[in-house]
Amino acid sequence: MESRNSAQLFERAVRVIPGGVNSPVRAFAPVGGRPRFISSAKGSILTDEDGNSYIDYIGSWGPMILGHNDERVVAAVKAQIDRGLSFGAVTAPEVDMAELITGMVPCVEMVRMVNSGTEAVMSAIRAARGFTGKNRIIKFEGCYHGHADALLVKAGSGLMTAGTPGSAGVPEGCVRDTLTAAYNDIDSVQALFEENRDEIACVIVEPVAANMGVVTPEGGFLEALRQICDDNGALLIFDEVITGFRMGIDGAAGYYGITPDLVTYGKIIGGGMPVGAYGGRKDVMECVAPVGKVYQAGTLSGNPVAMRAGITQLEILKNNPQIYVELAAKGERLRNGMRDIIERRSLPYCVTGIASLSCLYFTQGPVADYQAAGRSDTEKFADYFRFMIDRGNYLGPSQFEAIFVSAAHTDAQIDKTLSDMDDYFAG
Ligand code: KE4
Repeated sequence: MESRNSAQLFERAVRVIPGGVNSPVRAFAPVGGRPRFISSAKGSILTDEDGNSYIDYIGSWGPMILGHNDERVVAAVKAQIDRGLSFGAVTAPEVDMAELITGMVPCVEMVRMVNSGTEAVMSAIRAARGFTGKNRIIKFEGCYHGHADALLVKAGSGLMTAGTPGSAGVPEGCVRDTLTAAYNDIDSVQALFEENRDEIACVIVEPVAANMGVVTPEGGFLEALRQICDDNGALLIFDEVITGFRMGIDGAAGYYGITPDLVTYGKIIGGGMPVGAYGGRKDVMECVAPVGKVYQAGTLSGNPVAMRAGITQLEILKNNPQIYVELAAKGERLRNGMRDIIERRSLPYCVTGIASLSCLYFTQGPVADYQAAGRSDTEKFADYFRFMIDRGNYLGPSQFEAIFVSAAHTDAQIDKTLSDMDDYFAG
């Protein structure tokens, strides 16, 4: 049942906000209907403006790994608020956060806080260009790295959802140095290095591509990227805005045993507050102002309230590693249940995923890259989405987003979602 108040809010919103949303993927455009305006959340449950509740499978697109409104995170935010919201000066929480991240992730020797994943990536790219003195970058089709001009090329997430590989308003000059390769196709990377010898500053990759659904790296792919970058004097950047602190305490870099030169973070490190970060090799990070000549700044970077939220969430994850075992088990439960339904009902679909990230693709599969993901039946996905949300399962409103589970999801909730999925395909 559509939320009446959501309908009224959306009619107001579209008059004063482009598309009625502050981020396109929230608009429900590809799945039809109007977005549900969420009024509150707790644990794995969202509640909309009419009191309808949903099992939440986006978790604010990743930050809510512990579940919504974890009391410990909320208490830390409230304590900091009583001391002040923002000072525009150095604060202890920033040092605590930097020491926490560099202590948790061996490849991060230094880190700089920013306010979003987009800022983290654009800054890391600038640091790589400043450090190497080279301009060209390689990204992968279907990977999304935020909305900085140079990265809006064959990107995933909202661009893939809209079926537009790029964006209006991005001058050719801004993307002239952005080269795209195919995910899981190391030959496509090698070819670009041969065509652009000694001109490539970095390769940026989502170590698990979670913006074209969920595409995992095939064996040897990440290792080969590391080797190609070493062979050609280019930096390897892991965009871990989604995977960072989600796949384990040291993210995908630790999970796969690869040492990138730079890593970008967001989402989880903010505990729900606006935060991003980039970090890595000390010699590269010391190119960044005020030490080096790569300029990057931000009024609210390292905001103490956001730091306290993120520090609290990261410390909980660091001190309770069994959370990752539980998250993986929940992800497996969901994936195995979906695969069982596909097999039992002989559906031409496939399920991918790893740890707490999953995707149900409405295509036969296998899905190992952008082209394969793009063959999904997005109309069928939209029909499925509408059925599932009306049954109280809040999935990402796009075939090309991940399904996130949190520490707060119960087996009973996952089984309920699977039962609803089975009902849909029974119909
Ligand atoms: P933000 O600027 O949205 O904080 O982060 C950009 C970003 C960078 N890198 C990766 C791997 C990301 O997934 C993202 C943002 N993720 C999307 C969800 N697929 C954000 C959702 C939205 O755009 O509203």
